[in-house]
Amino acid sequence: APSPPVCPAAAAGASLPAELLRHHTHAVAPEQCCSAAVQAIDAPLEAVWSVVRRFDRPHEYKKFLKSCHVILGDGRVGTLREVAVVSGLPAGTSTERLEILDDESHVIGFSVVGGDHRLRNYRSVTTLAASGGGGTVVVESYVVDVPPGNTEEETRAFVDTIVKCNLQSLAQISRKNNT
Ligand code: A9S
Repeated sequence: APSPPVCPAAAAGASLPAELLRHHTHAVAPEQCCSAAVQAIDAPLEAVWSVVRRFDRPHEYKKFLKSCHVILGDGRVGTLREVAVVSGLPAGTSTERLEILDDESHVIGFSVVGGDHRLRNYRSVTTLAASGGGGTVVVESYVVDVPPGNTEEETRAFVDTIVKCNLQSLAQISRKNNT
């Protein structure tokens, strides 16, 4: 049988421990695409994690979001949030479910379950690992449906841009919180 599809995340995070790498190994259906981004951050893991783990506060570092309301749950797996998007993007809101939150392994992941935007079935996983020298390496991977009328490459370019912006903003805020 063919082996399951593996994201470029596997390559991007080649130096990750197997326990983290497995979270970036997504099943990818024919009309879907996936990718990953890596960000080195000059701040301790716990400083980065304290920002990333707040499922109720994604807008603290995701600059394309202006607000977030928890609509169900208490921050554990299954919690639902609705985020509002800043103006200028082809989206208004997104409804998202917390899929994994592991404070020991430093893994958080969510899936998009609704909203008025074009990223159907978006799922992402973010992992943190301490790097030598007291810094942190963040790996974020995702899988998403390719919207009708778009190519896989277009979809990846769009989402990669957002994810990279988010990770750069995360780096900035984590450094600031640490000083
Ligand atoms: O929020 C994330 O972690 C990642 C992404 C790619 C979010 C994308 C987005 O929130 C917009 C920024 C509004 C763009 C969604 C769900 C759809 C978009 O079109």
